[in-house]
Amino acid sequence: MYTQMSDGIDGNPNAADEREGAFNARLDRAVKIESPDWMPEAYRKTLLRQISQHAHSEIVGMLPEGNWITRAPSLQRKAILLAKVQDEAGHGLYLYSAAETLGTPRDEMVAALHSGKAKYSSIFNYPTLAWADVGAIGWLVDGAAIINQIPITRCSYGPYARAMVRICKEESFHQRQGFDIMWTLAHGTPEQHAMAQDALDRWWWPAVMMFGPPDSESVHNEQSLRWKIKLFTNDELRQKFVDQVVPQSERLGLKIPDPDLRWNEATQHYEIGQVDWDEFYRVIRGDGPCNRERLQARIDAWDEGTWVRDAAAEYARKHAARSVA
Ligand code: BYC
Repeated sequence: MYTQMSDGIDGNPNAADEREGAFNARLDRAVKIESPDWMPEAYRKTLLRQISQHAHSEIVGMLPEGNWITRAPSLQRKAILLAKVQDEAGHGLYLYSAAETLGTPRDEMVAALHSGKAKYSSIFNYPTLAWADVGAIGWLVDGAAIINQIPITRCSYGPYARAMVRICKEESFHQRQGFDIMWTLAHGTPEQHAMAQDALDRWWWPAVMMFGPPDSESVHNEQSLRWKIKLFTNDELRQKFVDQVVPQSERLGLKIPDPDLRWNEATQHYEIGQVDWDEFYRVIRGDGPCNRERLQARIDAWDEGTWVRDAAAEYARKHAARSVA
């Protein structure tokens, strides 16, 4: 409807202001912006950056856990892990589709990932050294993802918000399966308990960093909040995560690896110690423990899949030609 309105004001010297005003009024009324609607170019670019990075994270995120599919400790654990990793592939596909509605083809987004221009979540540049890491990822990483992503179901861009609804439901299953693995190990033999604690020790700080830099250093917080692409700041979401996970770790009988962690009675929140932000920036600049390995795995998968894409395109071409005939 708004597209028609903007068409009707062509030639009006105030058209740009009117379009911007109408766009902002829609945001204020919480009316979703859809792909044919007029939007500021910077809004489109910010969305494309965030959604494509989110899609890349889902796809790269299959690698650390995929590493354990052949070594899961039982048939049931293997079936659950397979389903979870396949869900992540699905999330990537919904998100690439949502990003494509902004006018950029998927191939371009993938090329940006492979060239190192586009980012993906820092968390997936850490190795999965033991089976307990699969539990820690589900519990902490999917747990963090839910906290970050539930607000996105209410973001201003319709295709992104809708994609996120199903993703959040699936993430909730992922989080529960991770917690279940941690619960089993934490209540198992002393060796299993130690394995769960070791996984928590290694994944805790990277999970805390997943929410992005502190608000004081966030480049996009302010504008993305104004555009309702983000509904909470990085630090607000990080705080929700800490408040949720600390009591869960107590239930598991595991210790958060932070000597400065404390409950603040006045604020009714947990306070954490100093985050190593140098490590975070090193990882997002490409110098984490597994950055090169992860990117190479994606490039190899893309190259090895060329024949599948060619075959699918050829089938589509033949099918279309037959339909026309
Ligand atoms: N990792 O201004 P800021 C999953 C970058 S997958 C890497 O605060 P923004 C799962 C940021 O891009 C879930 N880079 O940025 C899958 C920016 O750099 P550029 C992934 C990060 O965008 C498989 C710069 O730092 N979730 O759950 O306003 C298995 C300044 O930051 C990170 C999403 O993608 C990071 N952690 O806020 C299991 C959620 N943090 O782009 C699980 C959607 C920041 O200017 N994304 N940077 O070069 C978001 O909510 C936001 O993009 C962020 C960052 C909160 C992550």
